Amino acid sequence: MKKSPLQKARAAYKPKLPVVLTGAVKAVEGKPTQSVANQEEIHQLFPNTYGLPELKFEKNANPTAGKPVNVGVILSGGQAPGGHNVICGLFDGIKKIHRDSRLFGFLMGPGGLVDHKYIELTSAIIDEYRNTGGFDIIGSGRTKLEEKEQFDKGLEICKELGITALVIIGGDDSNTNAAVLAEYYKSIGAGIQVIGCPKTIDGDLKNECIETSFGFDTATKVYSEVIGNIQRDCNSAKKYWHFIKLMGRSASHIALECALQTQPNICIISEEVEAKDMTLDDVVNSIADVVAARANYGNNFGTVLVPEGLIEFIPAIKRLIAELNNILAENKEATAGFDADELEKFISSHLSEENAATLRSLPANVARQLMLDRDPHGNVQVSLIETEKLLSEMVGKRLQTLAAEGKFTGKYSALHHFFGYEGRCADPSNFDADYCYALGFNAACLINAGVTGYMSSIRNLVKPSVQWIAGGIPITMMMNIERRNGADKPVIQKALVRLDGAPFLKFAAQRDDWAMNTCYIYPGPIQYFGPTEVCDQPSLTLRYEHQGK
Ligand code: FBP
Repeated sequence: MKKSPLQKARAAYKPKLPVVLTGAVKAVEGKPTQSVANQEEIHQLFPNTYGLPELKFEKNANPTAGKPVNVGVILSGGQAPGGHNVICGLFDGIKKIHRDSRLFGFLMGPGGLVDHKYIELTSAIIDEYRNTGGFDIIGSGRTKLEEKEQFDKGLEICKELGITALVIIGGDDSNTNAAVLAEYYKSIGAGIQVIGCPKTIDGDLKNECIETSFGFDTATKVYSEVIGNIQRDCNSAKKYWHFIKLMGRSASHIALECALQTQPNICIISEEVEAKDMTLDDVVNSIADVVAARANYGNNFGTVLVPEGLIEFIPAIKRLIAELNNILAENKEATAGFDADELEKFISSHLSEENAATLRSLPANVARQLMLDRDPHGNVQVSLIETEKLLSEMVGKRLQTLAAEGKFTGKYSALHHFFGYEGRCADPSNFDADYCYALGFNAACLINAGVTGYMSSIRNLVKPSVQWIAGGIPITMMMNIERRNGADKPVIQKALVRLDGAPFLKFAAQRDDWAMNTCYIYPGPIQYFGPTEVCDQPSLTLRYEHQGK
């Protein structure tokens, strides 16, 4: 593979491990755990893996010699910077247990386990991918692992390859699957451990014990660089309003982090829209008011950050989507052979009056996407909905009304951007390179400790990486029951933006100033070599959340 000079220099980077993982470790048990909600139901569904204790690794003065272990690894869901380093850390970790240990990578996501598609990851392959972005080492996919037949097919290939542990690198849905798989394999005495690793640029897989998911740091730095560049262009020409949609299927963590880094004129936070019970018109009017107010000072330009998941958080649309999901789930067989038009007609005739009215109020293409497009987990594919265009068009119409009333005398010209895929495969920042390597290495330690149904946990992340704390968190601890695809399911609870949390409060305290005055910050590109304050700072979200702790 031909490499750029930066790639070559980056390949030589040695991720810093928490000091505790640099020697032999022992797992120290904490207190037994409980799920975050629905304790009885979750306990019943996971009788073998519920209530396990948290684990923390400490130095082991009397280590015993390890045995070779064969491990399978799966990358699941959307790409996130640092995935390759998780695999590299895992590889180095199992080789440290015993040099004859072997790592098998299942291809193109969980489907590779079921379909027996894999490669052995040798040191020659691993060395090609150290500190690189992307998931191309083995590919990723969104196949949902939930059927007993899939688990049994997976078991077949594990037996064939002598695999006794699987590491699933994924977001909330994929780690939910990891918990279900761990429970099943334990219940039948399959002798296969399952360990999860917290991945997603969306930043919504986090809690007291998992401080952040990997990839969020790098992706938000990439988006912030480009938003900063746009803001400088915007402030130079002073003639466009830029509507910038940012990925993050559900929570607005990415938009909030980018706002903190770049200080745009407007940033919508979906969780606030929901809490204030705002309608789409309310959101539009709030943007139009800022456009009009800035125009009064001759500033016919600005930036608006729009979180990808906004549409699902507008209460009326949320109710509509919930009913659509139920109709689709309850009529799966009846609608199996339908084409898009037939399905649309069927759905419309089954909707309640209130939700049908909401559907009619939306532009036809958005309505169609809400009705028809679902990913394998039943999620609306919000990244396909052009919310940034929808909002800017509606703002334009609102400004015409304001102009007719003599309340807007400026000019309005809008441009649109969507940043998501641009950041998901960037070379990991030093933070993500270190964090991911540690997560993978730590997963090997959890395997060596003989546990299953745990997520690899690295904490104390605002401190230098050598001081990070390593351990494992039972996945069932993060679960609750939610309605998915028309049925109640045990799932990992998504972490949404907390309106009483430090990152949002910092933003809310400054946004009026940012709206009227032009306070743009231009963060510039990620730096890998140089002073620590330039190269090694974690996200502002993480820093604010842990300030004073
Ligand atoms: P994960 O939750 O699997 O990490 O994926 C997150 C994400 O990047 C979202 O931000 C986005 O909505 C979605 O993936 C896009 O999915 P796809 O890659 O299938 O287009």
